[in-house]
Amino acid sequence: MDLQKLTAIRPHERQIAWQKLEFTAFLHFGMNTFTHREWGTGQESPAQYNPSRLDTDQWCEVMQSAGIKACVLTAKHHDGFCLWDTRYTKHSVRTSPQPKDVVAGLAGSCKKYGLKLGLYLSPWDRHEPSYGKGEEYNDFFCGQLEEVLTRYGNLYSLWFDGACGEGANGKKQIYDWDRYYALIRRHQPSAVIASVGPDVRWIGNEAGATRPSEWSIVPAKLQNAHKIAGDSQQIDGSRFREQGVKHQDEDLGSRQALENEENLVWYPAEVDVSIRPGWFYHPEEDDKVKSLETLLRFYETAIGGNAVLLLNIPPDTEGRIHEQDRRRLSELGKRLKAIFSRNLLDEPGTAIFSNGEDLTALLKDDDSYWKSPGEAAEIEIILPGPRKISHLVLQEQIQESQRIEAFTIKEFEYSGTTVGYKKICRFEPAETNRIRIAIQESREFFTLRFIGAYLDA
Ligand code: FUL
Repeated sequence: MDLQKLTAIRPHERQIAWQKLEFTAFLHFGMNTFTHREWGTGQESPAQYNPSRLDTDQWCEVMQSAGIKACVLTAKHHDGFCLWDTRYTKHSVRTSPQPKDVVAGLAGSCKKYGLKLGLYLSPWDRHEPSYGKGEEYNDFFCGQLEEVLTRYGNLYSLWFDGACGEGANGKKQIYDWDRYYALIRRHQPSAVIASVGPDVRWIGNEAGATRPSEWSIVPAKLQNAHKIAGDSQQIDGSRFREQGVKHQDEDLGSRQALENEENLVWYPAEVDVSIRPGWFYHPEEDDKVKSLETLLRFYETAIGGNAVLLLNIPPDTEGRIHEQDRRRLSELGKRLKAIFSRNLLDEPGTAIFSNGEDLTALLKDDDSYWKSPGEAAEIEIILPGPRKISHLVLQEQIQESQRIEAFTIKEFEYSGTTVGYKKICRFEPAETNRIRIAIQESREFFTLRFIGAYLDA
């Protein structure tokens, strides 16, 4: 196996910036919020869209309380209704009882609260008459895309959905993806293009499941996997939303999986999952907001599993985040702070060594990292005294590629595989005065930029 071929694959600046956001939110809001559907028909009337107390500042306050750093709003879902003041169709907020441009409102709120903004624009459009007419629709879609790319300041992500429920007898539309992507690169070169896009890979399910070994170096063919409208998700329902990572898709990046792959790319994973059963707000789901423990597990397994978490929080019919979700997210923020704001290794008297070399300063400084001399190495952490620990966090310097393939933490009888941008190892809290991390396999050598130890009291 030519390991240099694998480790030559490195992330782009925009992918690094995106990965560092770690915890992000999806905001599914629009016509479906008012018709209580998941997929609209496109036949709705703008008169049905009527949020009584729309408040995008409140959305941002709620996100901030949870520690969320960015959000992606459904500017247009499959029903074609637009949340911004577009000149390409009358099917938008402008002709509704509440004509406020929601994208503009949210862009302003995000700026105020220091959050990044991304937009979801569904290529599948059940309202637009030109849909299915080839270039005519692509012109329409590019026109809309250009509006959102040029009016609302810097966007961090453009999120394209692969769903298209037209079926065998429905309208056939060939999307001009290359044209869409070129437009985005021209106007927003630092934004990632996600899901049906070249920069960010859909994890493959909507249940919050992450692979045990999540690689960011994968076959290039995966970038095209969801591009064909007729091959994509055909119906939406709880079965689709609850299905986990499919078995045949479990290994995307091991040495064996890449053995015969000619073209490889840096294509990191994003986990999109909803805080409620549905993507949109439905009043009958007010008592089905996911538990604090479930959300904490999503956080640990997604962000701590070399992925970005895109947690969906659907604003309600008032145009606010419902009290149930608001409370849960504030609890989550408090819990995350209680665990992760106190790195036990920051305590004076702590030392980190590998084979006699003192790594303490290297791993504490945000800009530096350690390069192992060979493919395996043991790291020993000496604590100032016995300390109770429940979480250990490891980070590779992904600018040097992703390399770690197998490791163990002796004191906690923990064994893991990939690390990548971040690995959160969680175990039964136990007391110890030293921690030995053995990296047993890596691709030529490995890097470590950070180690942290925490207690979930
Ligand atoms: C799916 C869509 O069909 C859902 O409505 C939702 O937007 C989800 C994020 O992607 O494919």
